[in-house]
Amino acid sequence: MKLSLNICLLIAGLTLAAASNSTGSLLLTENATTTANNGSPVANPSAFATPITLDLKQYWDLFVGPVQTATINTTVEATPIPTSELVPPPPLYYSAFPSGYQSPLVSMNESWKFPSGFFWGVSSAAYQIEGAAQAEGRGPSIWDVFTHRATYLTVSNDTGDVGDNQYYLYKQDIARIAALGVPYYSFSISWSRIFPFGKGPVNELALAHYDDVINTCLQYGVKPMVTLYHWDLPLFLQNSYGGWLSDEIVDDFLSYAKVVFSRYGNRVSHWFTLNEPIEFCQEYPMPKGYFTAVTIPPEAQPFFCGHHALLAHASAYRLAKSMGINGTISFKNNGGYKIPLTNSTDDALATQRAWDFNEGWFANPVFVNGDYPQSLKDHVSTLGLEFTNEQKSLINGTADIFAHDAYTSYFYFAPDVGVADCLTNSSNPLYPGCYNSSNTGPTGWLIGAASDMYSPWLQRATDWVPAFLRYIQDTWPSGGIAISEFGWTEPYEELRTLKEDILSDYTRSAYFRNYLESVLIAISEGVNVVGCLAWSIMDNLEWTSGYHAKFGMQYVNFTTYERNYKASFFEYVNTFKLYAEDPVTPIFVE
Ligand code: GBH
Repeated sequence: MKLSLNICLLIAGLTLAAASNSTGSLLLTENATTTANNGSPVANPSAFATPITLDLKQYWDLFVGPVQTATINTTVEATPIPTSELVPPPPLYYSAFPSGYQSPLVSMNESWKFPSGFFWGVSSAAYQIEGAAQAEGRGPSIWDVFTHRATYLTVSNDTGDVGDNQYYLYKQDIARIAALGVPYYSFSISWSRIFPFGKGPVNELALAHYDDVINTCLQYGVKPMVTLYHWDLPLFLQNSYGGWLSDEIVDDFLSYAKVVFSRYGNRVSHWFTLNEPIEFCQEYPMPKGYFTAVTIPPEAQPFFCGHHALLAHASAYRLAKSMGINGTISFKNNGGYKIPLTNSTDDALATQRAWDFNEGWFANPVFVNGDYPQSLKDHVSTLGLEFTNEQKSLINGTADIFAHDAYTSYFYFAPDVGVADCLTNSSNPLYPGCYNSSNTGPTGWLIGAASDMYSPWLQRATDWVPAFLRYIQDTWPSGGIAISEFGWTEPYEELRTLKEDILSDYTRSAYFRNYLESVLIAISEGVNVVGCLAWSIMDNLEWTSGYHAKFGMQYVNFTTYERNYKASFFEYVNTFKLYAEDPVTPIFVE
């Protein structure tokens, strides 16, 4: 493989090692082809290269640098949750028409229900929550590089080095959700723990770790749901061939999936292959231009990434089925309802293009016909990205449910010059989508209440949820729709200093309450919604917003690592006590 000159020079400063360690050694570069023979001078200095072998620690040191460690660095046993922590916030006033189990402010609507079998729970992702960055043979991922080296990206240089330290505290974390009666926990596996270099030798310590996470869930009556890829690409795969930009990723993802499926098999009720390919492809590589080892122009990169993501997902789905895995398998799409800003034809056209270039990009191939929506197809075919008939049948039908991360909604409208003009001008900043969006409606009002300043993209637009769910059902027929993430940042939460203030997150409670009522309305109107997962089990690393944007239903004290339930967690659970046909069963282990 070829490496850029920069990297060769960097390596030259290192002590060379005859590395041979438990996770295997890697040949980082090969002799470049030189233009000279017979010992005559080489015309191109960048052709000089050194074959070099780096062990895992050296690889970390070269690309990431020093990594922080936590004071707690062995697995902690769970202790029973004191009943004093399980006292929900009192009603703010007593309803005049009490009926059934009462939650603050609202009486029960007897005609709504979450049908038996409806799954609900809380979610997280490995890099955002685990910490223990170098523990037990974990290899670096692209996110370790971003947070350590591209620090202009992240607020206050926050990293996932220690995070919530869930790598060691998972037993208590699972006990805490079980104590409230939460029946499902959705987390992701870190690919670079299982394969420190993304491929090659497998790290048994990591496999044993997730074994115990899964078994601990089951021991507490919590069903584990696993995402294989939540953005933390093993760095080596990025460095070797550009990660998702190369079709080499498909086989490497498949080998990783195979190890995970064989190891955890039917202990996992739901599998998600990829989290939000729209995000990790659209912003790809993030930060733009950081990884330069690829020659694909930046504006084309999202579509190469998406192409390979679809093939990787579909292959993993087929593999799981061939292995007899009986859990539900899907990928997590993401987005929100798209409302045309005006009733003009051009805004309608722009809105349709927005569906096509977002949800439809991945949903059409998987749920409709194995291929891109026509407007997107017109564009990607100019990049040489076309699925063969064989690939179309590989992709078509590879999700058991439609899993959607749906936080908010926006208005959509045509570019100033109109859709048609934009499409003929590739230097229009909105090209090739040629649609525009806003969280401000036609009368100048925001679509819903604002969340925290660290998530300006998020408003409480829950009234649009029933229409959105109906649209998904009608457009992309599936075995049912799951809201695989939804959640809220409480305004100014990070400025609060009193724990009581932090825990009294009533606008998050309102978000969950309103959202779930909208889901109940959709269900009562015949939309097949099969489950939902709140983001997030606790405050965590919100990517480039660091620890400032807080999505947790539990507060985390980042000095003591203590967790506390916020009011919204009780509200979330209450809604299922009120409306779920299946009982909510808190598990105490005293
Ligand atoms: C989810 O994405 C992620 O899966 C999860 O990891 C994350 O913690 C959670 O959302 C909360 O954000 O800053 O204006 O450029 C949800 C979709 C896509 C929403 C990127 C925020 C950034 C908008 N996200 N988007 S902006």
